[in-house]
Amino acid sequence: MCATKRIICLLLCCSWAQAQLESQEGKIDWPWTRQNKTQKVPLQAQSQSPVQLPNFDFAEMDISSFQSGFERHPCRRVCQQGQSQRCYYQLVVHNYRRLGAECQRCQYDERACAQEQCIYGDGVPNPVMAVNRQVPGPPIELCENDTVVVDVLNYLSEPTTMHWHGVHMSRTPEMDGVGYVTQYPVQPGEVYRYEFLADRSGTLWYHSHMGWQRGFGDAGLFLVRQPHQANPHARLYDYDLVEHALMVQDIFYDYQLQEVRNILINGKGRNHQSQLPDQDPRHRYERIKVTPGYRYRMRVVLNGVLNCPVEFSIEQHKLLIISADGNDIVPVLADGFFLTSAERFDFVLEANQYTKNFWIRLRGYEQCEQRKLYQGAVLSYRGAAKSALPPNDILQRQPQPQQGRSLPEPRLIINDYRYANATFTAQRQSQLRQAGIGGGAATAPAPKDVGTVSLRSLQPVPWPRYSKFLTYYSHLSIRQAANGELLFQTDEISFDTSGISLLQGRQLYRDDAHYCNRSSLAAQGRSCARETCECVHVIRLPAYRAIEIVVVNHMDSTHPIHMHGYTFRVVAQRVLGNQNDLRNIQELDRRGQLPRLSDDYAAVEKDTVQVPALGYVILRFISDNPGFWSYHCHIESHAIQGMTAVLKVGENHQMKRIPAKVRC
Ligand SMILES: *[C@@H]1O[C@H](CO)[C@@H](O)[C@H](O)[C@H]1NC(C)=O
Ligand SMILES: *[C@@H]1O[C@H](CO)[C@@H](O)[C@H](O)[C@H]1NC(C)=O
Ligand SMILES: *[C@@H]1O[C@H](CO)[C@@H](O)[C@H](O)[C@H]1NC(C)=O
Ligand SMILES: *[C@@H]1O[C@H](CO)[C@@H](O)[C@H](O)[C@H]1NC(C)=O
Ligand SMILES: [Cu+2]
Repeated sequence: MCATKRIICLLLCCSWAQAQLESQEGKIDWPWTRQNKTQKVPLQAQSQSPVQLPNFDFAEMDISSFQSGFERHPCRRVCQQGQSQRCYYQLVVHNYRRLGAECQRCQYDERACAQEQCIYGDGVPNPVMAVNRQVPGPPIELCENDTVVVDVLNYLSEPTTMHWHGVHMSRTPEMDGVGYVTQYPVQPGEVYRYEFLADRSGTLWYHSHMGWQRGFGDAGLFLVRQPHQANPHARLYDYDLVEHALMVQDIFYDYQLQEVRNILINGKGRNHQSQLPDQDPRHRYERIKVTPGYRYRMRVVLNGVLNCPVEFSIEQHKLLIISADGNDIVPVLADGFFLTSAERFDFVLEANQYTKNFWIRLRGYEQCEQRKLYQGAVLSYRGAAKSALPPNDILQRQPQPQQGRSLPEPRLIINDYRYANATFTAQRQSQLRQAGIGGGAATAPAPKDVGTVSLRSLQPVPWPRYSKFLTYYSHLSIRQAANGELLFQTDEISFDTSGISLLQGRQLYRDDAHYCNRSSLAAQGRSCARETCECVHVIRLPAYRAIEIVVVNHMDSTHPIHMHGYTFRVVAQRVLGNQNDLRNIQELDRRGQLPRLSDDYAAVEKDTVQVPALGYVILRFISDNPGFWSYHCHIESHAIQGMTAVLKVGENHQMKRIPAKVRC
């Protein structure tokens, strides 16, 4: 109780919280920071007398007084031009359990779960980090141009931050939510106010950007809608409801952070520890309700934690895919799509079947494939038996062609990173239209699954024709440190967290004393091929230029790369297949062997993209958002083990002045 009062007090007396700046930075080895990383003395940004936080007993905190969801929030409305609002939310981040003590009644009666604030999950007891007693956290829904005000109350026993994935934060770089990059972490018992403009629409999401918290469930949907007349896809669907949005997450059990154990859909799903069949009523599946004859906009986000890309499809239904990572695309009618960590697709589902239940199917790849992980949710037509499950197994084999009969309809799967080479030519598109989409022309060649670069944005590229791009080659690799620890690296550097927050402290230190990068280390005569390089990796990019990053993956596993502050265009994605070519990529490029999509092709806009194993992607953007932007692999363990860098875009003076009271 006392602790609750303290949080509320903090809410009111932010200036008091402000005084704690740097009191604890870097001194505490929080349990989820990287294991056995070399301890170093933190830099103190300002010599303020440290104020000790009193010890809280977090287990005793009373969180029952907080509102858990935002179903009746005034900002959840039909969006209209010029009617922006100020939208306030409280997110309480706290330790909780799947199948905890709250679940006693819920275990036997599904309807009791909501009342008891039970997180049933997959029916396996496990620690989680919840937001307002929910995993995933409550969806936030608002309209473009709304001002978002969120108080994040840290009831965890470790520092936290909240990142608003997909929001560019162009006026408020200090609201990006990356600890020691754009803000100081929010200490236990503290509250931090995020305030920013929702200056774009789309399927976005929020998640903690500290340690393993996202893996413990600290994430939720952030849906920004547009007025009907501004929405180019508005006429393609009848409903756009949060009930039809799915957040998918791969999870670990207990504290075995490197072992993927299940994939959940909106926090629910089949228990893979049990040997029970898919249809056993002890499995609790998410149910999505539709009425025949209507078209629904559905949104899917993968909060991917380990290396577990998923393939998404719906039994007996086609998906008209209309948006990638919250950016409108030329619609593609497909049978399914792949998602890698942090990617999103929106699609229109036409409820054109009879009153029945169908499986929404997820199949796991990479680490999830090794564990044979898959998951289902139920697409339930109005009038179908309320708690019944579809009769088939969740995953069905592909129908095999039978002799004397026409071939089965070829399936079109979008964003399949295993086919990174395949592109969508006009000819191919018409083949596809004939084949899968127009309905079973058996003679058409079976379309291959298509990679990300095949998608097309509704917006032409923003740079003038024949722009000269400044190209940066960024290399992803792995290295074993002398102590046996595995380090994931960009440009052969493992990221080490800075003791001062880069954005806030930028005027206080000379760059070369504080940061490192490939060229600065080389200038010091250090060879990261021979020794282990671990430092505050900052790549400098000039502001307001056409920039191109060639991300090269030297590993035989994939990495979903995410860039903060920007939406980029993916102009190439390809497998090279051997180290020699990868090492000589600059030379290959000079010889013109790394083709890009032409400027006539409206390359797809994304904020996260899969870099294929032994391959590369090429990203382009205009660097019109000066600041310090995290650039990292979105697999949580890889980022924690060093596959992170910061893009410093522009000079210090080009960046927005950060208000003195950055903590409130
Ligand atoms: C949001 O603001 C931008 C720029 O001021 C404007 O172009 C756009 O129409 C606005 N959108 C809405 C929904 O009001
Ligand atoms: C670091 O971790 C590795 C692997 O987990 C272990 O073998 C090694 O002993 C550890 N080193 C230190 C200094 O703790
Ligand atoms: C590397 O860091 C140094 C010192 O901060 C900076 O001068 C240089 O521009 C950086 N180089 C790159 C490629 O980012
Ligand atoms: C992609 O293309 C490269 C060469 O251009 C080839 O070596 C590789 O096998 C191709 N990969 C696939 C999956 O087709
Ligand atoms: Cu990775």
